[in-house]
Amino acid sequence: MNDANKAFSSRLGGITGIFPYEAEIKHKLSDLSNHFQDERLVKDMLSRGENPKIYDVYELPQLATEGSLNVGCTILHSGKIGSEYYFTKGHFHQKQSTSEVYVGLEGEGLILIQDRKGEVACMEIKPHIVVYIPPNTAHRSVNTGDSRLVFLAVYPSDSGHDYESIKRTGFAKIVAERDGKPVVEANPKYRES
Ligand code: M6P
Ligand code: ZN
Repeated sequence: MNDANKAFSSRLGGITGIFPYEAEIKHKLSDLSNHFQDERLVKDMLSRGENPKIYDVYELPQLATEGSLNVGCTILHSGKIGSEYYFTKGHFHQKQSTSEVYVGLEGEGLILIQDRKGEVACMEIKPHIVVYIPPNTAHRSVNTGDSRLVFLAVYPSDSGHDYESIKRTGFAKIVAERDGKPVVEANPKYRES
C-alpha cells in the first residue's frame, strides 16, 4: 500500500469512491441507534435483525502528525429511517482550531454545520460543489437523494473526532421527507447546551 511519507495518487470513482485506499470504516444502523428521531422504529428494526448499512468511509494513508492532511471518501447510502434521511453521525474536531473541506463527487445531499451556540448553516453537497467547514463547528452530511451520496473530505491529521459534544445536544436541525421532498426542520429533541 502507499506510504504517507511518499508521494502517491488515488483514483476517484468506482464502488469505494476512491482507490486504492488504506482503511475502510463501516457504519450500520446499530452504530447510530440513538441518533435518529424515531428511536422506537430503530429498536424494532434491530430486534427484527434489520441492520442496514448507512455509510462507509475509505481513508487514504495518514500520518496523524501536525501539518499533514487526512483524505477520506464517504459513501452515504440512500434511505430513510421513518421520514428522516440517512446521515453521518456528525462531530466537532477535538482540536477546535481545525477546519475541513468537502468536495461533492456523486449524488445529492445536505451538510449541516452547527456552531457552539447551536446556529446551523445548511448547504448542498453534490458534484462540482466544495464546502468549507469552519473551525469549531459540528458537521453532519445527509443523503436526500435516491442514489448514494459520495464526497471527499480533507482535514488536518491532528484534528481528532469529538462525537460526544454534539451527541449531548444533538443537531438543532433535522432533514426529513415531507410530501416527497427534503425539508430542514427544527429538531424537537434538540437540547440547548
Ligand atoms: C468525512 C470526514 C471524516 C468523518 C466522515 C464520517 O469523511 O469528516 O472525518 O469521519 O466524514 O463522519 P462521522 O465521523 O461524523 O461519522
Ligand atoms: Zn470533521
